[in-house]
Amino acid sequence: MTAHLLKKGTIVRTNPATEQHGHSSPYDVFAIRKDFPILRQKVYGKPLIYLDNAATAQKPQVVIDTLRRYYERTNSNVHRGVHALSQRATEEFENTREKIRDFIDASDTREIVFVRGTTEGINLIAVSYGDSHVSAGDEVVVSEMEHHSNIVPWQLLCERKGAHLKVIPMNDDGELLIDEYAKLLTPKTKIVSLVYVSNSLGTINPVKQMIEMAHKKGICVVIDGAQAAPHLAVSVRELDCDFYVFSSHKMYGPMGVGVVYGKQELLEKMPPYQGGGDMIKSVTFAKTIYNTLPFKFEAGTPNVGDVLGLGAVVDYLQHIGYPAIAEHERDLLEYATARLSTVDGIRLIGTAKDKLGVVSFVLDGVHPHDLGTIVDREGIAIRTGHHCTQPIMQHYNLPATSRASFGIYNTRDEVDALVASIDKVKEVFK
Ligand code: 7TS
Repeated sequence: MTAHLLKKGTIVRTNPATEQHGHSSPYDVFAIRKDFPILRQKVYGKPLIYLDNAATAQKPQVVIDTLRRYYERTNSNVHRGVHALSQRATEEFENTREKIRDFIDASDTREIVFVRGTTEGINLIAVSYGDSHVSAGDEVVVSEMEHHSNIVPWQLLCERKGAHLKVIPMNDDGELLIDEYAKLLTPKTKIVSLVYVSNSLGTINPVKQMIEMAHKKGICVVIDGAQAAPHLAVSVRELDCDFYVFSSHKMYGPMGVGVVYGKQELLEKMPPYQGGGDMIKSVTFAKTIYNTLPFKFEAGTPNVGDVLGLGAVVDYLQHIGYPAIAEHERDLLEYATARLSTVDGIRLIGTAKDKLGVVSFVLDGVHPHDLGTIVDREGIAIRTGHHCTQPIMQHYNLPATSRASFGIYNTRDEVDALVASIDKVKEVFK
């Protein structure tokens, strides 16, 4: 285990640069950076500055080691072998399910379904729950700031069923209009599906309140937690959402694995999403009996190694502590917002009161792709484009934005480097 993890709970300030900025994070960001081998490299001869964490976050050594150890020592299929490796793989896989249950504070491991990621998770819910609960003329509610993953599966459902998709509007700061939301909740509404934290705007939506409002009318609520998982400790029991979905790769875990949480009483009644091995108790040509939860929703060989990698990163993040992470990232967001606001010609997109981790912006007279390309030459990775949220771009009448998104290893110095590189962009386009 790495040095800073052994120093859990202690305040470590070792870097003069952070002292200089008066940064008072209760953890040592420079020790954390050492856990991420990828950050040691140079890009175009400059130290890599990775500010594209909302797209995918980098992986700490402990995740890489877990994957290597799994494939060197344990690799085997789960739930089916009597041999030692299969039993070990099964035990580690199921122990990780318990770890995830604890991580999101679900009441039972039967409520934790492993999938490929948020996108597959939302599709699972839209098909399995949606097809059995939505009929012609019904309505499904999403918001204007959803990722395409939380729009298209519901559009497909509405097309299949002759139902209608309704959209909660937002204001120009990127905050949902709660009064308008209230009006959309009618006897026709069967599902509300909401993003917790917007990947393009950084807005943290008041999902607890919005879940309560829907539940008062007996409406099921799905929460897209893809951008919340790396930044916020979540209790699904406290939120009382019916479904919660997130991806491992955005929270410093491996790609190709994610989680669907669903309330047991709902999952019990839902039909399987996919058919195949592992999701059955018995098969005859006359009748197939499905497996119990959560296996009913896990057809085929699961992604065992990456699930174990996700378990390792949950330990890692919990060791650092979500409160410390939140404080560090809040400081970065405030610093970046203040610095970018002073740059002539920059307009910030997404200025909600309750925000985290993301600064989207446009620069007068420069297309975001040009900006991104020049910034990249300085070794700085940001994302430019519509961020799979075209309706947000339509709201602001923009083709694209530039987006810097922060993680546990980013520093104020990196924000300074971004601002300096934008000055270079302005020089080029003068
Ligand atoms: N929901 C939100 C809020 C997201 O930000 C993303 C991915 C997804 C769903 C889909 O997650 P996946 O793991 O299934 O792909 N967001 C981004 C992004 O902002 N840039 O690249 C992917």
